[in-house]
Amino acid sequence: MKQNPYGKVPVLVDGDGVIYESAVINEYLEEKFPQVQLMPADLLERAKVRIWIDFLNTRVHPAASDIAHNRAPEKARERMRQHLLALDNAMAGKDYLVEHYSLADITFIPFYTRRERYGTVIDGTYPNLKRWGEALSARPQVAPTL
Ligand SMILES: N[C@@H](CCC(=O)N[C@@H](CS)C(=O)NCC(=O)O)C(=O)O
Repeated sequence: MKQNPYGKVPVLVDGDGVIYESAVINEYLEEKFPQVQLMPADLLERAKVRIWIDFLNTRVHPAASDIAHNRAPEKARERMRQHLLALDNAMAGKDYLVEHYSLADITFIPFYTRRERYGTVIDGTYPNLKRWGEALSARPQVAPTL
């Protein structure tokens, strides 16, 4: 993607603006369209959403990329296992990562829907991730995109 100095997708072009990094794009859209609330109002809850977005983008997605590109795959699979156990633990007894449906849940969707490409099986080992991923995939705004 030549508009992105990092040479990666996604990139959002909005008028004269070029926005990259998926977390920044998502927050930009959240702020541009406030009628759809995907961030909590409370400051601490907002921080929790950002912490989980960072967890997904700096831990789960890089491990997935290493597995997909065969870069030290055994170590990457072990990192992935640890991250998914932590995430599964965080999702115990909950429908959403933080309070209500938010950008944190949305950040999990691309990983969940491409999990086979990342050699990752989400089954009874991660019961909460299975339940959460299935519910997110069935959302009316998500299902038609799969
Ligand atoms: N931190 C970036 C990661 C973007 C990223 O790694 N994109 C991959 C596709 S999922 C890509 O464009 N890879 C092509 C490349 O690295 O040349 C984000 O969240 O936007």
